Amino acid sequence: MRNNIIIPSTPIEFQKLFKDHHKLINRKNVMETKTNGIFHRYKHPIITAEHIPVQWRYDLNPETNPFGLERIGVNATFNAGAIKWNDKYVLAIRVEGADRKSFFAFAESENGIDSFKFWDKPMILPQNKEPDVNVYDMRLVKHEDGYVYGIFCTERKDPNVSANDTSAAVANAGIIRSKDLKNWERLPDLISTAKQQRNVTLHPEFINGKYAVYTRPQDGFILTGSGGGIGLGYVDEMTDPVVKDEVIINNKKYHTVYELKNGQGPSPIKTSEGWLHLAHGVRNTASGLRYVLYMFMTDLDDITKMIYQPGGYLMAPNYQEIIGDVGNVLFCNGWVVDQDGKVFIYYASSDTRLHVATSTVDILVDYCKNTPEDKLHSNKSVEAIIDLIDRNKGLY
Ligand code: M1P
Repeated sequence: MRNNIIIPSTPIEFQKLFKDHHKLINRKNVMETKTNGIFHRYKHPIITAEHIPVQWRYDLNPETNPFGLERIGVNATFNAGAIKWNDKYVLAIRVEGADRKSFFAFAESENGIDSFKFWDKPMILPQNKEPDVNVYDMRLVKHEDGYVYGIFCTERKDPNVSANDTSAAVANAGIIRSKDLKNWERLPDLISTAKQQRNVTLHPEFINGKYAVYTRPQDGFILTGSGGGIGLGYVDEMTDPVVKDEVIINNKKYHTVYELKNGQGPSPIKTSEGWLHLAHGVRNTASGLRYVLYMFMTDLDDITKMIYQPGGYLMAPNYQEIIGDVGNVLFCNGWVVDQDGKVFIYYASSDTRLHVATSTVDILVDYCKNTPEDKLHSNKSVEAIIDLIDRNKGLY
C-alpha cells in the first residue's frame, strides 16, 4: 500500500504553478510572416484558459488544500470586447468556467499583442430584477455621450416551454455603462420587437440626436428563423432602451458565407471614406456550422447605406484555429484602432482561445473598396478572376 500514498502538496509546488504562469503571460508574441497583405496573424493566442491567474483557481492554503488540487477550473477564454484606455489595450474577456457559466474578466496589455495581465478579480455584473443566468460576448464602445457602454448577451431559461425542456433559452442584450471601467451602472435590457437578440452593439456617435444600435433580431436561440440579418434601430435614451425603426442593413443571403446567419462584430470604426464594419457570417456544412469573419462599409452620412462589401470572408479558421469546443468558428466582438491607423483585431477561435491580428485602417478600406463583391453565381466569380488576369497582362 505504500505506493498509493499521496504526498500532500507543498508551497514549493504552488511556486512552480506561479513560475509557469509568469512565464506564459510574459511570453513575447511573434507576427507571422505569411500574410495576404490584408492582416497579420500572430504565433501565439493572446489569452487561453491557462492565462487565468493561479489564485483564481487554486486554494493556496496547504491546510485547506493538502493535495494542491485545482478547485475552480476554467474551460475557455474567448470573444472579448476591446478598448484603448489610458494608453493600454483593455479587453473584457468571456471566461467560461468548467461549470459552463460565462462571465467577464478584464485584462490589459501595453502593446496589444502580448503580456496581457488580468485585473485583480473577475467582474461581478450589476443585476436587474431578473438575474442573468449566463452572460457573454461584451462589446465595449466609447460613445460620444461620455460613457463607455458594455453591451453583452444575457441568457435565461425560456419560461414558455415545458418543464421537461431544460435547454430552451432566451437571449437578449444586457447593457452597462461606466466612466472609469471600474464602476458600472446596469441599465434595463434592450426592448425590441424580436423574440431574441444577440450580437447587439452601439454606434459610437449620435444619429439625429438618438442612439443607434446594431441588432440581430432572431426567432430562436440558435437559428434566427424569420429574423436575422444585421439590424439598425434607434433609441431615445439608454436608460429606457426601446429600439425603434429597426431596419436590416446587411441580410443573410443564399450561397454566401453568411447564408444561415450573421452578426455585427464590434462597433464600427469611422474613416474618411465611411464606417468600417467587421461581422461574422455563418453557413451550414456537413460537419456543422462554420463561422467566418467578413467586412463591409457603410456611408458616413447615412449609416443604413452599404457602400462596399467585399465578397467572401476576411478571415476563416486556419488549421490550428479550427479545433476547439465549438469547432470551425472565428468570432470577433472587439477591435482597437490606434491614432496612427493601426488596427488590432481581437478574434477568438472555436470558442476556446483568443488571438490578435493586425492591419491598418487604410489597408482595410482598400480591401473593402477593391475586393470584388460576391455576385452570387460561380460564373460571375470566374469573370472577376478573368478580369484580373486581363488587367495583369504585361505586368508579370
Ligand atoms: O458558437 C459560436 C458562437 O455562437 C453564437 O453566435 P451567434 O449568435 O452569431 O450564433 C454566440 O454564442 C457566440 O458567443 C459563439 O462564439
